[in-house]
Amino acid sequence: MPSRSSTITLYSRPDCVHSHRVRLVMAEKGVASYDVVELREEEESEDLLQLNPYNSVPTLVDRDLVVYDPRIIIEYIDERYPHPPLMPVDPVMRAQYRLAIFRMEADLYPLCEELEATPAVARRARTRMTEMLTTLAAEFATKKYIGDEFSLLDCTLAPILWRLEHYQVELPTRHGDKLAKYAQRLFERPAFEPSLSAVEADMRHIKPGA
Ligand SMILES: N[C@@H](CCC(=O)N[C@@H](CS)C(=O)NCC(=O)O)C(=O)O
Repeated sequence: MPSRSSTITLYSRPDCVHSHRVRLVMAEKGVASYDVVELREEEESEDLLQLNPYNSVPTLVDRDLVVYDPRIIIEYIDERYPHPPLMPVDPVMRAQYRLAIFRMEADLYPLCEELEATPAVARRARTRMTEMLTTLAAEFATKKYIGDEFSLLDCTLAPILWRLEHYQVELPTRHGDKLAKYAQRLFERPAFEPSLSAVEADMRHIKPGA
């Protein structure tokens, strides 16, 4: 049942990597009291259809505002809840962060869908994911987060990294250990566990609230 105090409702699917990203940004911003409409597999929502012409999740409703497309949603959350900021101030850096986010969305996120497809498609997606992560892993040789501070870049990569073990994706041979340590740093942040749906918690055998 929607809570009376909350002005925000998030339409989400428990296994959706895009929804996870939005839940993570909400948790990192410390927004605990909002309503989640969790749509099960194949479940359709008449309300969502009315709100979003693409009928896609995640969709966020904040009073009269309806926002869809995960990137637009996380930028909106970052601006609506300014602390802690998850984007740099400098316009050049902002453009660079947006490009890096775009690359992750274009190169990594579609592979998550393929990892759920037929065995042959999933096998190819696993190999491709390892290749893509090889380039990224080199970045973590010396850094704590992707940028100077924890940011929307890390929030975009974290849901992918969380799913690697579940989808039996091998880490890159070169610098794979650095990538694994970076992933662990993200998972150990206080906001990470609260961002998980039950389905996502089960991917790594986490017991919610344990
Ligand atoms: N490009 C999508 C990204 C999000 C996405 O692909 N969401 C999937 C679920 S993970 C979706 O809503 N698919 C249609 C559906 O579930 O009905 C968007 O515009 O929001």
